[in-house]
Parts: sequence; structure tokens; C-alpha cells
Amino acid sequence: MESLEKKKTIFSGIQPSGILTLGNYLGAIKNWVKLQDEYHCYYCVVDMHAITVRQDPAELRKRTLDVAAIYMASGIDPKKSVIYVQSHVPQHAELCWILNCYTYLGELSRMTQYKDKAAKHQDNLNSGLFTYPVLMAADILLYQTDLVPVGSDQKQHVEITRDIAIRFNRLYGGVFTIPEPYIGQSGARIMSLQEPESKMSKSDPNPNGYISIIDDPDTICRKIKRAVTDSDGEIRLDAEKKPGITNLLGIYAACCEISPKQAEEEFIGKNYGLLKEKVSEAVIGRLAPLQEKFKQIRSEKGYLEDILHENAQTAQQAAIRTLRKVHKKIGFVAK
Ligand code: ATP
Ligand code: LTN
Repeated sequence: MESLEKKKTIFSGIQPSGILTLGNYLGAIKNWVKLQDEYHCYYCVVDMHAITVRQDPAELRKRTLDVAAIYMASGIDPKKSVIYVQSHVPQHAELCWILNCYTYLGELSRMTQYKDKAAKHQDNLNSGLFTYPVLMAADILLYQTDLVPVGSDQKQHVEITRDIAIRFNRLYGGVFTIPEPYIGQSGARIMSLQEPESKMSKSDPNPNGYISIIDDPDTICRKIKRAVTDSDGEIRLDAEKKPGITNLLGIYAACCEISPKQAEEEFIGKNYGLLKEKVSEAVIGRLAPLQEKFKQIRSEKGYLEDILHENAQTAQQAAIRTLRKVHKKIGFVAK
């Protein structure tokens, strides 16, 4: 019976705006790997989103391939899941334009990511930064996506996607599947090692704030040793009063596949030095196999590019189907 049921669709993406961090891995990619057997998955490298902030062209090109290689090195299989680059499928930009005409300035101005990024990039307040969530809605709705696995910081963007889709469907009848966010239990929000009140982010100007997925063991140990904690000396979960320690316990738990509560129990009565040592070991152990595969995939550039091109064609076929339906509904003359 089960095989007759249509597999549900998953879509997610990461911007090639920096080297991926442990936050991206534990909050997003780790969950993607688990989902690929049960769902029909699209995992995209969202280069068009990345240019909402100035990027160096050579770096962007390199990082786009790096992100795709990290997807594969983490266990996403390009034979099971569609791994591709956003700008290779122009239907994302086309649907984005259409959806822009069904999205209100008021709702966009409430987006917290926009407010954060606008504050950081006062010198480049471009309109792409403002309409960023509409492109994200286009990404998701093009594939009739059921579930969007993201870290908790992206929940608001999935909600606005739902609002836009519901609005469109009300006007024109059922066009889009209404997606749901899927937020994994552990690693939902890994915080900066230097400012544990804000999330670990790959575009943080201070590299001590994040662990990059390809940091070597010495760098990982050094960054964790320097992680900001507090002075009361007690290891327990308390995100408000002890954000640094809570974050380290969260990282440990996510790396060891246990709950933060179990991690807390393991460290009762122990000192911060030991906690940091154990967290370093757990992170290094978790990342080692991934780093080895990454190097191998990255050394075969032609192979990686071939996979991305093939997968973009698969994605495009599905995207064209949705866009055709949208054109018809809004009254565009058929080509
Ligand atoms: P940037 O710093 O360039 O804004 P970012 O590091 O925040 O980027 P994104 O490309 O915006 O990363 O996010 C990719 C995915 O990783 C999203 O699903 C996001 O929710 C998740 N993610 C990013 N940072 C974290 C984090 N610190 N903890 C958990 N999940 C995260
Ligand atoms: N906005 C996301 C990246 C992103 C995405 C998507 C995530 C772009 N398009 C579609 C899920 C689905 C971010 O900043 N992390």
C-alpha cells in the first residue's frame, strides 16, 4: 500500500555567503540527510540570495561549489536528492517577480532577518535584501513543497511563504501546496561562541564566533577554548543566565545525538575545562569523515559540475510545470 502513496516533497537551501558553519550543519544539513529516503528532496545552493549582500565574484563561484560539495560530503546523495544551484534554474527568478506582486510591503518590513541585515549593511540597503523572502517563497512553491527543513531562525520566512501561497490560492484556486516548516529537535539554534546571545553565522566578521565545517582540529580546539562562558562555574542548561554553557551543551548533544538534558546530566559537577575538552572531541569526531569526503569531492571539479548541471535539469522540469500553471491562472498568453 505504502509504495502507492506519493512521496512528499522537501525543499531547502543555504546561501554560499561564507564557509558553512557547525550551525548550518547541525541546524540544517544533518536533518536533510535523514529525510532523503522518505521524501522527494530538493537541496539548493541559493547563490541568488547570497548577492543581496556584496560578494567577491571569484569567492562566490568557489563557495557555491564548496557548498554543493559539503552537501554531498555530509551524506546527501545526488542520485536520491536533487542537488543544484539556484541561478541554473531561471524559473526561480520568474516566479519571484510574479509573487512580488502578491506580497505587501508591510509584511516584508516585519521580517527580523531583514531588520538584522539592514542594520549590518547600511551602506548597501538594496531592494533584493527587502524582497529576499519572496525569492525564498518562489524557491519553495515552485516544487509544490510539503516540508521545509530549516533552523528556527527561518521559521518566519516559511510563514510568509505560507501566507503568500494561501493568498494566491484564494484568488486563483489550488495552485500551490502549502508548505510547513520542519525544525529538527537538536541543533535548532547553535549560538555564536563569542556572543552566545546571537546565532552562529558564517558571515560573522569575527571567525572565533563560529566553527567552520572545514576547520582543522587545532583551530576547533582553540575556538572552543576561547568560547565565552560565565563565572559561576556550574554546568547546567539555562539559556537566559548561562547562554555560553547552554550553547556548548547543545553543540555536544547535537554532535553525540543525545538530548541537551542528557548532556547536562553527563556534566553535573564537572568543570568548564573538561566540558570544553569533551565538546571539542565531539565536534572533531563528527566533522572528520565529512572533511575527508569534502576534500575528495572538491578535487574532482568536473564530476561535481556535471552532477550540478544534470540535477538542475531535473529541477527545471518540475519548476516549469508549476510556472505554466501559474501563467495560465493569472492570464499570461501561452507561449
Ligand atoms: P549568513 O550568515 O550568511 O546570513 P547563515 O550562516 O545564517 O548565513 P544561512 O545560509 O542563512 O546561514 O542558513 C542556512 C541554513 O542553516 C538555514 O536552514 C538556517 O536555519 C540554518 N542555520 C544557520 N545558522 C544556524 C545556527 N546558528 N543554528 C542552527 N541553524 C542554523
Ligand atoms: N533564507 C534561507 C536560505 C534559503 C532557503 C530557501 C531555506 C533560501 N531559499 C528555501 C529553505 C527554503 C536562509 O537564509 N537560511
